[in-house]
Amino acid sequence: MASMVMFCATAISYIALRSRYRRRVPRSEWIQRFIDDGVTTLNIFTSSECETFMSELEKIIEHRTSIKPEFTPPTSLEKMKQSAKTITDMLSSTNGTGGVMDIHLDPFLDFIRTSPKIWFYIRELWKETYGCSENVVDFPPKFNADFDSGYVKLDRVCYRFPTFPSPSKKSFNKSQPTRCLLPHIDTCPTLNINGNVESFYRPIQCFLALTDTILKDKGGFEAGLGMHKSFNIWGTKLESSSKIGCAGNYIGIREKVICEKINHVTIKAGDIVIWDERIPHATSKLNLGGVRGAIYLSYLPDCDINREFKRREWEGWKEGKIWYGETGGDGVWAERKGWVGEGGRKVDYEWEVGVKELLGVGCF
Ligand SMILES: O=C(O)CCC(=O)C(=O)O
Ligand SMILES: [Fe+2]
Repeated sequence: MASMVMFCATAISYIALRSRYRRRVPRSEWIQRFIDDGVTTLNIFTSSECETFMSELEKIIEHRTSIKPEFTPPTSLEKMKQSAKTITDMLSSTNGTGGVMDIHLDPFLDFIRTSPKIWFYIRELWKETYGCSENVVDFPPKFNADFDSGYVKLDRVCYRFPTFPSPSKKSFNKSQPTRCLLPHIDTCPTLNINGNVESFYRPIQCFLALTDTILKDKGGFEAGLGMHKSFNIWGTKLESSSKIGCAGNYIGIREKVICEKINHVTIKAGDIVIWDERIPHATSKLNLGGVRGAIYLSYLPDCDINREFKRREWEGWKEGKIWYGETGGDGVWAERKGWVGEGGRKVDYEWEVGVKELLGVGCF
């Protein structure tokens, strides 16, 4: 068993990747930004690569919904609205909030998730923060995790439609499937502070931006820079004053003093956007312009709780279930979309040899 775990965890040779990517990156600058702000970006894919990635994502959407994603004129506003509604109904268990779509399983997503480049940078950052032997003061290590190896949890994608004007033209239609993600964190403060978690340990969150969100109202990411440093104070207060409290690993933030500190983060297509789990974040209210695309990437350092999570993810997967983090206790293992295939037939998904290790598929 131990050797199987070792095999799974060290499948991609860190040493080989280190010499390949280290010299090309202004390493200290982006890591320092993370240490100071709790948020950083690193541009690692070209805009033409991102155009290809975006069209791959659109192909998946078209394949699953039979709707061709076309959200710019000359497509008529009526047609865009109708397509957005159908795609949302078919693919989003969050009712389109933030453009989050339940697409977890696809060779294209595996290709991105197991990108050696991204995996390399994530581990660099882990090791300079939570995994640093000199103990960077604002990043307390937990769970005896090995930050030199780990896994990637299945996660969703963002395909956020433009904000369509309401018929009155004076405002925007609140019921349309393009609402924002309200301020929140994806960790429960007291559990986190006491060195505990609900289901898995993900100290650093990440997504790959497929489109630019340079300007504020383009549907992009917003964050409260530097707030990881005072998390133990505001996080505890937040939880004790919240009417609803934590829903699994999630807690919404309505406190004005915290919300006011959440601001737009400028992001270019091809950036990996990385933030500490203690940073309050949101998406912008409006998305004026084109579609926003992103791929969420949840990397988990190697530790008991994460191996257990990956084991359950795999067990759930075999039963046609997928983990959704929104409510209580152990999270929700819901019937995964895409499980029922054409003609109601159950379809399975073939994992590519070579991605299984990082995905932890069948390892535990
Ligand atoms: O899409 C975004 O900008 C943020 C998504 C988010 O809140 C998350 O991944 O936890
Ligand atoms: Fe979040």
